[in-house]
Amino acid sequence: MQIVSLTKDISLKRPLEMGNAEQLNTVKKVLADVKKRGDQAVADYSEKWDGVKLSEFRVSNNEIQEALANFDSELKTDMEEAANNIRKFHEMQKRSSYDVDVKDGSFIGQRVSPLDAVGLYVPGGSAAYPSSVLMNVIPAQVAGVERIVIVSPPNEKGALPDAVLVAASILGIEEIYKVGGAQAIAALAYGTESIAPVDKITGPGNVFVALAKREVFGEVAIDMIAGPSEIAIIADETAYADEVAADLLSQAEHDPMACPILLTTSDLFAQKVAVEVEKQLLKLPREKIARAAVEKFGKIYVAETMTDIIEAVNKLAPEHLEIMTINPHEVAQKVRHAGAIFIGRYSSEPIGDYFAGTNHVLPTNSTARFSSPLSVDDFIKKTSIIYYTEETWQQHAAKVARLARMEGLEAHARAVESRGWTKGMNQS
Ligand code: HSO
Ligand code: ZN
Repeated sequence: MQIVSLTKDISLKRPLEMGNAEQLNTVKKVLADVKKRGDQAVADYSEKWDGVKLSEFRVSNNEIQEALANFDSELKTDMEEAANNIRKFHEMQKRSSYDVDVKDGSFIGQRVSPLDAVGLYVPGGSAAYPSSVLMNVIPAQVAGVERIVIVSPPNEKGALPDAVLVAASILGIEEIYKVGGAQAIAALAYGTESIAPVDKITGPGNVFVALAKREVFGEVAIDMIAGPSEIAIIADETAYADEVAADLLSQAEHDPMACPILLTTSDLFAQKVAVEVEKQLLKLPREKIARAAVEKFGKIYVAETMTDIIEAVNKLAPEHLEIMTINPHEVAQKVRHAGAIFIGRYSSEPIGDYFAGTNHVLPTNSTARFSSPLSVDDFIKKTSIIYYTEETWQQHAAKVARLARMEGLEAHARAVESRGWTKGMNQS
């Protein structure tokens, strides 16, 4: 891993893989076709890209029962415990509706309500994470979303991974479709004969899925478009080089474009970590992916002072930040921009990925400057309520009319005044 001295122009931005013109054309074609031909188009594209001809997209109860029967019971209990932790944490994010009394029985208010229907895209292949099922579904459930749908591309036998079905089953999700790619996003956005449309689509996917989500945005809502994983670690010489290296590699193994970086005040510690990373890389099953990330985007920055490091981290706004210094809480207080902060030696990043209860869908590519982890807020919306009694209207109508005329909007002014017409107030 490359060791460099920390400079002001530090950045972790990598190009977001948002596809080329040809891919976008394909996606547009798929979207239009599914809109027009519904299920038949979905089946055709699934056959073409997933290599399976399906007459029924929906996962049957039988398939779910089979997945449960095959599944390791200890693992299932672990998932249940994780799900409970996630639920407990997200319960605290619930918002209440409120009213503000105006006077004379008038009030204005804000009503919070869940979205009616949301769809979660679960990627296939080596990126099929049952943990992401928990992280997307639970906040939606806590928000009170009535209909939660999962879509995911089937393997060549037409099946979904057991772990995904078990995760869904633990949460009581039964509407699962074996459909992936842009055709799945189209089905969720427009609806087909067998898949009713949803209001919001969340979850990561490949380039076609990301492009399709961006195309249907407006017709439906979407979540953030998350980039490859990032981890920044702040460590001083009190940290353990092997532990720091292991944590860097935990995110490097996600993606060849992942970004693992260390910021330290100790030259010697930097060297120790570099050696450890190389040593541990050689023994990793996903060495190839992790090595690509380490070599391309991995870096160890050596700084003069902790203050310089904190300033740099606030500029980076990394997805994950670990702090392993003599005073990690103090350092954490000074960090303003990061998706999630892991404090101290025993809070290794994967604890947040799987178990602690915080959400692992986090802002990447420095967007933690202005965005937040996935939460209950992503599954609710608000409606404003206005109730004026006659007395309140009487008191304020003239002011509203004046404000309207200031903008040259006479019909607005007359609408407010019209309530006085039956009482003999002059019509303009
Ligand atoms: N670290 C990933 C989430 C994840 N890790 C899923 C393991 N499974 C988000 O950046
Ligand atoms: Zn991870």
